[in-house]
Amino acid sequence: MTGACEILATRFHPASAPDYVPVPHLRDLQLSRLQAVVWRAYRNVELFRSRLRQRGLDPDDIRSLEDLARLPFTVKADLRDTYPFGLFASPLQDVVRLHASSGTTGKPIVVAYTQEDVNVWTSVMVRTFAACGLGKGDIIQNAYGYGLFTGGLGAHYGAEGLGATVIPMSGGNTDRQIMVLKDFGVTAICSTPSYFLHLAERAAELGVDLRELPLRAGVFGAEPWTESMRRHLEEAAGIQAYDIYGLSEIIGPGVASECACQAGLHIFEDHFYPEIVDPATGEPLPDGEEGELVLTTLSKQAMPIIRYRTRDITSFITEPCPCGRTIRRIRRIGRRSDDMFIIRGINVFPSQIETALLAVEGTLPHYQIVLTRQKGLDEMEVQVEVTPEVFSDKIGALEQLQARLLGSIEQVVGLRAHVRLVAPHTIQRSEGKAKRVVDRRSE
Ligand code: DLL
Repeated sequence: MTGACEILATRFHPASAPDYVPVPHLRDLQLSRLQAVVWRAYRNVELFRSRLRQRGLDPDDIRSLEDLARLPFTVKADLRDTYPFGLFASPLQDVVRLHASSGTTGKPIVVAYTQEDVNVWTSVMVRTFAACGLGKGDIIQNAYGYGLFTGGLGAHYGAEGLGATVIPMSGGNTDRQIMVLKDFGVTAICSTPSYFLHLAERAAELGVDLRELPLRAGVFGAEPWTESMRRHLEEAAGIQAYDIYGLSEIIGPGVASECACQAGLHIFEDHFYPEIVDPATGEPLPDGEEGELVLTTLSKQAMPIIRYRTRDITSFITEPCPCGRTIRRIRRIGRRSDDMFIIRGINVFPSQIETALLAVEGTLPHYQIVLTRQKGLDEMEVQVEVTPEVFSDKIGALEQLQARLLGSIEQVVGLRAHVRLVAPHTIQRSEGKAKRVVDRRSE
């Protein structure tokens, strides 16, 4: 796809104009918005004001975009510690929407939107869909979960703002999703990649060939996925699969999106200012180096967030994109700094396992990693589903496959794991984000 993409007509939506603004104008706009948002947070958010004062800083000290690096970071614990409304910069009367993201432990974190924030959110989702080549006339099935999760309503407002026809399915109820997909002439679907994988498999079981339907695009995000998974989904369903990125703390989906080139995600940096820092030291890294993405909201009213440590690992792509957008690109987010686990001294990321598994034919991209401790030693078992053909094959074939998988994992990760081949449908399907790692080491 890359290379040819400059001649592909990306459907231009008027709301996409900021994607193409000359860089010097963009920088001016970012600076004036940054100065305004720092003042807003300083005036209205106690935590931010006290942190700035501790450093002897004043909002007027922000005279250039480089000065941003002098400001303190915000981390997830700050949102948890000020639960529920402690970081709001608007009175509750002006807040028209609340969302929440479930933490792994205890209370969720709460995020707020004024009407203006909802309008900005809609506009960045319109730009997301337009970048994925969608527009008026498209029929978009939205299988992101509706509710406190930002995926459902974020994509919904964006699809309506685009002028497309939106079908608010939410997640789950897979047979019904397939019926609607088929009967309503759906041209694009939004979901997590893992849920779409499940849906595509179920469609095949029901005898529905997705490749023969009008469906042509998948707008996938909310969890890490790999290039191999993209190829698998594109082939299984006859679609272009686009990667979109976002997080509740910043706005929800609509922070960054791929374009027709499918070569990195454009950040809507007129609203979300990106930095890449060294995850260990917090120091800004030179362009192109891999590190932790830090985001500052430039226009949020209800809950401005300054220098949020996302924990998501990526890097800037320094070359301009052939699509002509001037807003910067980041590489696909394959991992978080906190989803790494250490087995016998070796750092392992779930995405490495996915890459290793998908490099071997005969398996399905459904897998789970189970960590245990036996006699004080950490063990990693990778459970992976095999295709029905392989599963019903002779023992010899299974053993061969197991050996190939072991070798592939060892090559990618540098570690000998245990591989357990399981029958199709053994691993639990998720309707939203897939749970890849089960850590039983402290049980
Ligand atoms: O997942 C928002 C969203 C909804 C994004 C729909 C895209 C589509 P949270 O539940 O707060 O918000 O989770 C945010 O999910 O920090 C990443 O670790 C991960 N994530 C989101 N998109 C991607 C992606 C939504 N495209 C967290 N690739 C983020 C990899 C992603 N990881």
